[in-house]
Amino acid sequence: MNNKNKNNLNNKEYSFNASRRSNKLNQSSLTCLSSRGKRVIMHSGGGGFSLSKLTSVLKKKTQSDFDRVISGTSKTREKLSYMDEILGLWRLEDLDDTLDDLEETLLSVDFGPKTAGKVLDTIRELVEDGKIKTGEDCKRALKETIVNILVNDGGDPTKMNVSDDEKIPTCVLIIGVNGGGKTTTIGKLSNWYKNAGAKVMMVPGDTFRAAAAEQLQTWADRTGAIMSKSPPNTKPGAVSYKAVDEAIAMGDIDVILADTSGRLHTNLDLMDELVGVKSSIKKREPSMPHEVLLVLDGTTGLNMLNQAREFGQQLGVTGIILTKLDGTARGGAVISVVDEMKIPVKFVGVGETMEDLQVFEPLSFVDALFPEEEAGDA
Ligand SMILES: Nc1nc2c(ncn2[C@@H]2O[C@H](COP(=O)(O)OP(=O)(O)OP(=O)(O)O)[C@@H](O)[C@H]2O)c(=O)[nH]1
Ligand SMILES: [Mg+2]
Repeated sequence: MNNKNKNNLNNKEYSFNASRRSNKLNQSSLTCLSSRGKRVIMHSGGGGFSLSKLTSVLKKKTQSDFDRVISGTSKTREKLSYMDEILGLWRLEDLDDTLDDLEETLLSVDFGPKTAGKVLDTIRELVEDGKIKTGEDCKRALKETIVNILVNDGGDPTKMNVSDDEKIPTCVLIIGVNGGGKTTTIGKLSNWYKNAGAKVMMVPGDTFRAAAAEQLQTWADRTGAIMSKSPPNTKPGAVSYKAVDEAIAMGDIDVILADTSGRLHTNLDLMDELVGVKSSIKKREPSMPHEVLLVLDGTTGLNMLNQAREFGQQLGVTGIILTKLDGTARGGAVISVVDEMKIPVKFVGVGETMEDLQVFEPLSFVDALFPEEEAGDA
């Protein structure tokens, strides 16, 4: 992390991809001032993993935020609690069997085979180096290894890209399969950007579903965003092009949130159409989109890896939003997505209201999966 961009605020670490903007911290929230005098968004958390940091971050997390991730991940945690039994019987002589059992447990909570293998290889090395001597050591190392994947392999999960040019709004394109939570997430993001002082325009780029524009309009009304004007029967690429044109012409729009219709990652025509939407945005303003955020439904398990591969390869995804973590989430799969795709998780969705969006915190997420208190029982 660049020291220049490191700021200590309320004892918490904040980082921001300052690029060419001059930034000034706003003391009360995760924002900073851009050269336009508008506050723009930054993220909290990140940095290397240590248990002391984990403890301090968790203390600061509000209990209700954490409770929702806790309840949503209960199924995964239940399965992972089997690890405590395995580790409770820790004997160096049984290392191979123990590692096999641990690997199976990771696979049962939707880790992909590659990532599960990689995690266990790290554990074996640590045992061989004498750094793991007990079951408790092993659990701690497992958590550290997984957090390191989320923090390091995902690049910096702690920042949102913004436009470098004060005349050009930041454009965020939201993509994903049907029903994953794209439109709802746009509502939540709109609220999040608004709370940071930004003026938001939404783009009704889902021209497929009849009620899509009305659904987006409801979110715009709730969050004080404006909708771009789009003539009826316009194709999604043209809707997006016109919206960018409109936003730039208005001169006071800070953030454009572009909705798209849901599509299966296996539908080549629809994936082509989405590539076309991105190209149309780029055609109007080459620096856009600044973020291409893939919405992954936290209840879908390992299938999200296939989705991330296809959307990632074709669209150049810059971040993941993991939704429905309050449901019966199978969020373990996202660790494999980050491991393989090297894309950071930026937010998690924990409900259906505009406040139910949290900046992703790898430490809290992993701790929700492997509760700390059980380490002592291991
Ligand atoms: N529990 C919960 N429900 C969510 C969350 N995010 C979205 N939903 C719900 O998931 C359903 C689908 O959400 P949408 O936002 O319409 O999903 P979409 O991806 O835009 O759907 P399409 O446009 O049809 O592809 C709605 O009922 C949302 O309320 C979340 O974080 N938690
Ligand atoms: Mg939608």
